[in-house]
Amino acid sequence: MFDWKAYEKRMKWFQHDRFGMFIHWGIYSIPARGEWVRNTEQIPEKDYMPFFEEFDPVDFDPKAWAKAAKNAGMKYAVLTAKHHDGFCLFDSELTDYKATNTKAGRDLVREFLDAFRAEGLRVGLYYSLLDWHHPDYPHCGTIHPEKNLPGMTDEGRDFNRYLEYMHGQVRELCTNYGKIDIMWFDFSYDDMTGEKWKATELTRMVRSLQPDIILDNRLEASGSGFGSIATEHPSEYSGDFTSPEQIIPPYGIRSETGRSVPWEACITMNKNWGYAAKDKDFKSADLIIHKLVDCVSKGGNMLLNVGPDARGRIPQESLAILAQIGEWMKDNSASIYGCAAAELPKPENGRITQNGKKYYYHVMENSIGGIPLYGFHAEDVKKVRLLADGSELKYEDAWWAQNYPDILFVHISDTAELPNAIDTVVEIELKA
Ligand code: FHN
Repeated sequence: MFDWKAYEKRMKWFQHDRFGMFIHWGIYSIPARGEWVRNTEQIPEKDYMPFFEEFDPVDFDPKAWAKAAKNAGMKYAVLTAKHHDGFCLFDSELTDYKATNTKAGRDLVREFLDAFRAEGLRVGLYYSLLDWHHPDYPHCGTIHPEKNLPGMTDEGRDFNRYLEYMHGQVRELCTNYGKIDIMWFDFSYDDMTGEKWKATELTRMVRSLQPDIILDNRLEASGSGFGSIATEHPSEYSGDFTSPEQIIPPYGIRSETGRSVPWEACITMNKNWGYAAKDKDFKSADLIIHKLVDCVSKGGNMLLNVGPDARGRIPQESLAILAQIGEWMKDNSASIYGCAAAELPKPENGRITQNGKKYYYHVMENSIGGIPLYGFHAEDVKKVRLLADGSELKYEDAWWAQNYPDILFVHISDTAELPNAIDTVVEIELKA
């Protein structure tokens, strides 16, 4: 039976904090053509091993990563402890294919956790259910880099032995690294879903070791599906939030009975999760700010990805974007943290987020005359302030405004420009 009370309790911080950093990093940062390079280029194990031998992130500075995340207004971070290529960034007893056996010679997960906790951020670990390195993981079928090698067979592979390994590593991560706030499993596909992973046993183990942890939904789903957490009868391994990928759900996510389902949109800054040296197609900070506001206005979170390079550096383009986001967050984070969807329709000139009696109107489009704040009646309003500096905003009672009693026309600027061209936030407090 799903314990809704316990669920609500463990989800509080997640639905308050709203904004996190995703970090995809591993030996695939050397070929620098994204984290699926082994698969997309069908690189056999023997040709991928040289990257393992070479990996030496001399500039890895997790404290600098943590500062960049904090200064951007991020409240949590999730690092790939193991991606599909099977390379472990942590000192697992169960494999030699790990960072401590490379020239790095360091437990990169431990250093990530220490640095981000020191900056006051909550910490999560991404763990791939798929493993292209492990001999017992199915090599035939749809998703293995060696599936097309002549004579490839799954003869002699013992999937239960792989599950023992996989569960054993998850146990290590939940036992040896202190309090973990999120376990981000990735991903279910075809018939590889649910109990194929022995998901009930895995979930029970994780929750027994980390009672307050929250899980994503990918023991059941992938980046497109929602899984049973979006129903009124979640399975024991439903996870706690849905994980739409590279999309902001147009209407948020609700169950069949209209219950708002926690969700977190995971988004890349360019087109790749893992470092891709030639992918310079970065989204602007303006766009990302608009989409972060969009997420919160629809009751969701944003997990924004960075892909550090082979030397351990977050790309300069990503750092610049994070810094610009941080500038906006410095003035306006009250309209993100602790906020959710407003009980008002989405306005044509921006978005609205809400925290109790306070509404945050994100004006993203300028106007002629007073700025229209749709859905607010002057008689219900206690005060209107420009969030960035707390200054009082007068609303117009000019003759032309009288035809629109359900719109507050505020005077924000004496020039044709809004105070913040990206998103000027107006805080509207209603009377009790
Ligand atoms: O295959 C992975 C992909 O590499 C990346 O980790 C994303 C992030 O959500 N998850 C899977 C694709 O859905």
